[in-house]
Amino acid sequence: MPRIFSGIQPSGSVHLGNYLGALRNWVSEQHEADCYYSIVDLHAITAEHNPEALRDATKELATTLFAIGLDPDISCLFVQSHVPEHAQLAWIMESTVTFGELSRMTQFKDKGRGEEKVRASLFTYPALMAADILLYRTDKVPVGDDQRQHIELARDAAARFNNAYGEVFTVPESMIPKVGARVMDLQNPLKKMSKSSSSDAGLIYLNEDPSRIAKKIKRAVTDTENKVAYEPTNPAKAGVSNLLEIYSALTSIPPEDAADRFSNYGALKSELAEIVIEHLTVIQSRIKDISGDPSELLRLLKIGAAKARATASSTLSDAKSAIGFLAP
Ligand code: ATP
Ligand code: LTN
Repeated sequence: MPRIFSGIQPSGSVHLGNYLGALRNWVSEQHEADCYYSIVDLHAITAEHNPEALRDATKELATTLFAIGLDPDISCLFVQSHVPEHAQLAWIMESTVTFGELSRMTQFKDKGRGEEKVRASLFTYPALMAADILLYRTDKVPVGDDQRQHIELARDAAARFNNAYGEVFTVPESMIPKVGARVMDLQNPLKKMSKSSSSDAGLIYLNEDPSRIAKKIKRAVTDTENKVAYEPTNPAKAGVSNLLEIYSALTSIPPEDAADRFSNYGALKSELAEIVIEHLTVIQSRIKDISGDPSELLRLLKIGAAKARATASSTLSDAKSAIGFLAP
C-alpha cells in the first residue's frame, strides 16, 4: 500500500478551501493507502499566536477532522509536537536545503513581506515541512495548490540527501485535486481563502451557521456583467469563476457545464448556498457528537502519536546514522 502524509495548521477554524483542496482527499484516500495525518502545531507558531487559542484550535481541529470522516481505526491522526522526531529531522533538513532555496519560497515572500520582525521559523518552515513528509517515507501528499512549491523542495531535499549520504528517504509526490485546489476568498476573489485572513467575510467555515453561510454566498463579490461564465484566468470574472468552481467541487458537474445552468448570479448563488449547507450540516452534526466526549478525543490523539513515533523514529535513526552522527 502506498504511504500518504499530510498536515494542517491549527491556526484558525477549518474553511471550505481546506476541505475541498485537501481534507476531502485525506478521507477518500484512507481506504487506498496507509495514511498519516498531522495537526502541525509547530508550524502554527511561525506566526504571532496566543497560547490558549492554539490549544483550543488544536482540539477543535482534531474534532473537525474526525467529523469529516477520518477513521481512527484506519488512519493515524496525531499532533506534530507530540512526536519530537519532527523537530529533530527539521534541523537535518535545514542542513540539507539552502538559504537561496528558502528565499525563493513564495509563501515566505507573501507572509513575511520583508519585515524584520517576522519569526525566523517562518523562513525555515519549508525545511520542517520536508521533515514532516520524509519521516514517514511518504509516497503521496494530498494538499491544495498553494503547497506545490513546498513539496517540490521536499522532493529536492530527499534526492539531495539520498545522493550525498545513501538511500534513506522516499521522494514524495504531491496530490492536488483537479477542482477545488484553490478556493478563493469570497470578498477578494484574487486571494485564496485562508484561515489567517484579516476578515472572515470571505470565508465559509465548516462549522458555520447555515444562515451566515447563505448570507456570505449572497454577498460574494462578482462583477457587474451578470453573465454566468467560467473564465478562471480572467481577473474580471474571478468571483463568479470561484463560485462555479465550488459548485463543481461539490456536485462533480464540470464548472463550464455548471455555468450553462444559470441565467444570472442570484440563481447561482442561491443554489450554491443550498448545496454548501446540505454538505456542511452533516459534518456539523458529527462535530456536535464528538465534542461531547473530549477525553475520548485526547485518547485517540495519544494512540495516533504512539503509532506515528514508531514510524518516525526508525527513519530518523537511519538519517542520523547516514549523516555521520555517532550512535549514543
Ligand atoms: P493559514 O492561512 O494559517 O496558512 P490555510 O487556510 O492556508 O491557513 P493550512 O493549514 O495552511 O490552511 O492548509 C491546510 C490545507 O488546506 C493545505 O493542504 C492547503 O494547501 C489547503 N488549502 C488552504 N487554503 C486553501 C484554499 N483556499 N483552497 C484550496 N486548498 C487550500
Ligand atoms: N505547510 C502546510 C501544512 C503542512 C503540511 C506538512 C502539508 C505542514 N507540514 C506536510 C503537507 C505535508 C500548509 O500551510 N498548508
